[in-house]
Amino acid sequence: MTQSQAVRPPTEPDGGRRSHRGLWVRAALGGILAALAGLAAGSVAAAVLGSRQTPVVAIGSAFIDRVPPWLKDLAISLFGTHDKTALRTGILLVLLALAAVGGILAVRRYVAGAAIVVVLAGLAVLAASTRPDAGQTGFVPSLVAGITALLLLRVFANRLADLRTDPDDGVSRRGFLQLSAGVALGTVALGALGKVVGGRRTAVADARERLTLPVPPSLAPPAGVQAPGATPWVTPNDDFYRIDTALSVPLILPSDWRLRIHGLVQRELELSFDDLLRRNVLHKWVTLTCVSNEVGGDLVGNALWSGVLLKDLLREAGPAADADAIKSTSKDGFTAGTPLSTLLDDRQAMLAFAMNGRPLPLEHGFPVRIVVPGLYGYVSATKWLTDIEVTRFDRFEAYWTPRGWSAQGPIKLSSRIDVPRSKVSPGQVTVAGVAWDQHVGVSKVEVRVDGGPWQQATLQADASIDTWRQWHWTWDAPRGNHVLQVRAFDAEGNPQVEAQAPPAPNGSTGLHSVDVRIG
Ligand SMILES: Nc1nc2c(c(=O)[nH]1)N[C@H]1C(S)=C(S)[C@@H](COP(=O)(O)O)O[C@H]1N2
Ligand SMILES: [Mo]
Repeated sequence: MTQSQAVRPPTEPDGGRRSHRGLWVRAALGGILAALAGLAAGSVAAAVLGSRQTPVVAIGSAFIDRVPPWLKDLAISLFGTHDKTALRTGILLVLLALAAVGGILAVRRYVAGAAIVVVLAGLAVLAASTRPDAGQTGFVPSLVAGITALLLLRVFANRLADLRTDPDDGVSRRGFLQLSAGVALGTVALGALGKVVGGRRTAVADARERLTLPVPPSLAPPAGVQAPGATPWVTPNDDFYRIDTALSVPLILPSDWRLRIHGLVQRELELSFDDLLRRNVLHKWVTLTCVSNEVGGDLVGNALWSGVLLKDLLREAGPAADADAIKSTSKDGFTAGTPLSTLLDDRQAMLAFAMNGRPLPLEHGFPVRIVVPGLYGYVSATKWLTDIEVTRFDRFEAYWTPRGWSAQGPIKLSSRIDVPRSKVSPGQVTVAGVAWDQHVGVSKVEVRVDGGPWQQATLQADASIDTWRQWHWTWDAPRGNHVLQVRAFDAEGNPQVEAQAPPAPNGSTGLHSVDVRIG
């Protein structure tokens, strides 16, 4: 085909007009190819990030949120259960039509064509970043798509610039053809890559759905733990804070999962997921906390974890007398160093495979993670766990230690005001929140207004010393601007540290204050 183009006579029979039409067709094709390549690149980015927010999905979701009900009904009556496919196809066709226009404009003036791409990609980025389910990186695929399309649009426009001056220039025509073929091939390759990467996530997500795990006796919180108006005592899996260094979520099929326990042990162990399920299963409420939590922050969550006792497994392996730590490793290479003593004492540290009665969500470490009551996540809560080495702290450094964080990280006593947080009406106001000191326990919480005397808050029931504890206090609130402050006391009566300290190197301290306006 390339050859037949090359040998064509330099001038077409009916002259310039047809040649110019050829130019615009090529320009439109360039715009479409640039857009398709962008979408393919976006789909790879989405697959790598484990996000569903491809540009088309982002725009489609934003569209669904905004369509009037009659149009939704019409679409459903026209397309039935294929309404989503119809919407996707519709969005794709509109995008490609606009991309064709962009391609044509770009040959005349690049910025005009580029403006169309920028607006479309901008809409997708905006749509993705305002979705409640998109996560923090939901906008990235649309951004990648936009940048790819912009660059290729430039390349196509440059190629076609020569044809603008001489529409019958065979060399330029052939160049355009080669470029188009290259971009098309690249797009197909990217699309296939996106499918492979995305397909793996789907396979793992399906395997997760199919799992049947030992069911906890109850998912309901223990009686009396919930304070009026405070944060839910149980953090739903979807609302649970997520912290990790994994750019893309490690994907492990339960059937592939193996855990090796080795190092300073008498007997090495290797466990499969089924081995784990055959053991005694424990269900336990534990509040996790991130060392990066600022005073008053929300990097803390409480869930019912199901799994097996680490103590039993470690006893079976038989740690050497001089061992004082485990180094746990994740599929993605993250490591945590945990004192052996906290895994062997009575706090019931576990290998968890379920969270609030569901298999661990992929983002929270599926299929197996560690949960150790009383320790910050960075020194204990390894997700996507694959390896446990029994060792000594003087023989290794875990992931965060050379990065300026302490090797040991017991959770610090802390308290937080959840309500009120801004403006309320005068009168009886419920002040409520949470306090935590995992594996020590909270014995008292006090509140004060505008630096006045400390007043004792009512504590809710305590599920265990390993969970947060809620509190509330009724305030006869006068009009004006006020500052509320909270402090907690641990089980031994020690008050919270009042001096402000940042999270690094081993957890923030200081009292949580909230400015409220009563009026
Ligand atoms: N594999 C892996 N596990 C990890 C981390 C990580 O970066 N990678 N971060 C840890 C930190 S710092 C915290 S606070 C907890 C958070 O667990 P979550 O995301 O389930 O809330 O996971 C821990 N486990
Ligand atoms: Mo953390």
